[in-house]
Amino acid sequence: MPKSRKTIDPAAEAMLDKAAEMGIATAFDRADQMKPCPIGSKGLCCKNCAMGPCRLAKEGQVGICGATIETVVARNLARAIAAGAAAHSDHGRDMAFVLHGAATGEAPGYRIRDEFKLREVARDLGIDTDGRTKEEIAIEVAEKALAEFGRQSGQLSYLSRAPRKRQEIWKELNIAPRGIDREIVEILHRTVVGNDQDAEHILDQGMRAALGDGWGGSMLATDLSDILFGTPSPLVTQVNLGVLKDDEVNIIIHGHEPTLSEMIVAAARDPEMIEYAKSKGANGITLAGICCTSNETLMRQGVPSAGNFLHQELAVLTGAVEAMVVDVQCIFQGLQDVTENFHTKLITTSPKAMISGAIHMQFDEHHAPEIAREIVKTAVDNYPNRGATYIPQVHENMVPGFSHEYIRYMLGGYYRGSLRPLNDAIMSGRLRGVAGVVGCNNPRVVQDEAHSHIVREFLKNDVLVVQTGCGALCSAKYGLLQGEALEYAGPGLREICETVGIPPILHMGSCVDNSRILTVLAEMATEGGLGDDISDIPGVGIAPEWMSEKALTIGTYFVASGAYVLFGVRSPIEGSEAVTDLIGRRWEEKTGGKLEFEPDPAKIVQKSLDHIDKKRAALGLPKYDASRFGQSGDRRYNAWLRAQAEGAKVSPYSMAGVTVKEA
Ligand code: XCC
Ligand code: SF4
Repeated sequence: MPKSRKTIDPAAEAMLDKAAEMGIATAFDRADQMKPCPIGSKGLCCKNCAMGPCRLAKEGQVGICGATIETVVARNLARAIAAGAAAHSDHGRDMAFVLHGAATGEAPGYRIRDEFKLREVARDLGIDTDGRTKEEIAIEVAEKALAEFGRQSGQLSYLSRAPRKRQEIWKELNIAPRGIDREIVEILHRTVVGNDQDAEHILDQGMRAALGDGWGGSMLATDLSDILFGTPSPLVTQVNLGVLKDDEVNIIIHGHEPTLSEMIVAAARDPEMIEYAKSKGANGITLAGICCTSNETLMRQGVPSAGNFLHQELAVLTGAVEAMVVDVQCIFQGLQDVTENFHTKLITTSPKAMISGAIHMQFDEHHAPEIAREIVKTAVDNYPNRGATYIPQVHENMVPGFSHEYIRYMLGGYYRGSLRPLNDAIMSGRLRGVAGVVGCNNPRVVQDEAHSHIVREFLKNDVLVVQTGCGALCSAKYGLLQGEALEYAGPGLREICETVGIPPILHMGSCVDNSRILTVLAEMATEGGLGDDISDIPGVGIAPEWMSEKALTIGTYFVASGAYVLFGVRSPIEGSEAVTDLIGRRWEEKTGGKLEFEPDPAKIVQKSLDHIDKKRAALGLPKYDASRFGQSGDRRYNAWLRAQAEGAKVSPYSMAGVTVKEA
């Protein structure tokens, strides 16, 4: 059968064949049928008032109000940034409520798991910790966190975590965010008809709101989740549809928030519940995640992942899913139609997200364990209704769990944890640079193709890769989040990874955990040797298959923090050369970072490497030379790699019988 060219994932391929056989439509088919609107896709459609909508399809055209193409394109981008910031930051707010409940005892089932982190966060929020219980501190941390959302003046507390020089740039540009909510509201205000009509001024506010998310709402979401559920450290788990089990109750948790899903993990592991599943004829209960609920639970609990964004409907198509439990964000309404063809129950749980036709079992942190048990029981009760199943036997091992705390620890140990060895490796040229490869799947492009091309090229070129979100799950599916991936790494990168004992790609968490990458960049900049600001670091940020507004927000806060960010797929601002120039050349003048849209993955790689080399040169570092490192001492390992490539399945430590050929 010819490849469909919709995905490079064999599990997805198999499920798409099954969908076609059964006549069930998925997002892949809908993308074929729905051509993107040629005007809207370039940012040229304004529907901000009832004099329009105005479609500015011709050069020089203006709206009824006189708005120019430049203004309309900038307003549309700013509104997308506001929406993305709202989503991630509102998630952070809910974490603060749960932490508060955990500390007061009003949210039974939750507790403070990482007291060390609690104290660290308290310090950064200016809270006194001396002689106080962890509950007392947690209550004040939660209150202070909630106050950050409504702060009317001044600036967010966490901005002080950024390099000093960066903080000054924000102040100078007047984009240091005040309250998280305030900056989002101000974008909506500025973009109503007849208000802010200067593209650069509008998008300055875009940066401000995005920074409020990155260094505010998202960073709080990460920190408070770590306090409540534990700061991640590496563990082994599995990914892809093959993690579902033919003889067990399968429950999928999908969306973004760890609050309910953590309780579902506990309920599904409860021996009584497992006994109950056995009474229904199942051999046990399997829990698997999708999207960022998956990233949250796999990083901390080792819950396997059924896959990334475009796997959601495919998981249901296995016929083996008793319940698809969803919370917020990235949930296809199309799931409802797909589940109707099977026994699968679609269960919505957030007071913020309902789907017509689905069962709604609303989450409430005050009764979380009971609600989670009820949900798991509903799934178990559904097991006898299962019909024929088809689970593709495709899965891979992965090692996620690289919080910035863990990275610091693994590089320097418990007493002298620091990023020094990372900076040194870049300075010596063993590492050419670093890249964050993050973001979604998008059915407008072949699933996972751009992601995996780009990360493999980076590995080959000695670029250390950090990942979050669906991008991380993509690499995991192809076995790249484990030591074996070193076979793709260049000699310098391999040397570093072997010395430290890490895979060449570090999975740092969910999409709100992009804030962990900000923290790493800030620490690299202050550690010394790589300049004194994030914009000096030889690094890039990429979202090869983005689709969500949240991705635009993330990209924007990285740019405003000094990074070069490239997005794949297509440009939502294509309609305006002026705005394209503004977020590229002009933003680079202002922030040292720039945002570009580049659909060709090969060009993304080339531009990234050029940028990394340019930053190396600016720092006066030696020119990257691929042949300089990795030749000493590991002949045995090289021989093993060659044997692997030829199909031999032997461990590098049992190479006695293999002839060591000089490369
Ligand atoms: Fe959603 Fe976070 Fe994108 Fe994946 S990566 S499709 S936003 S789940 Ni955030
Ligand atoms: Fe048209 Fe202006 Fe109204 Fe937009 S705000 S719809 S450009 S009249």
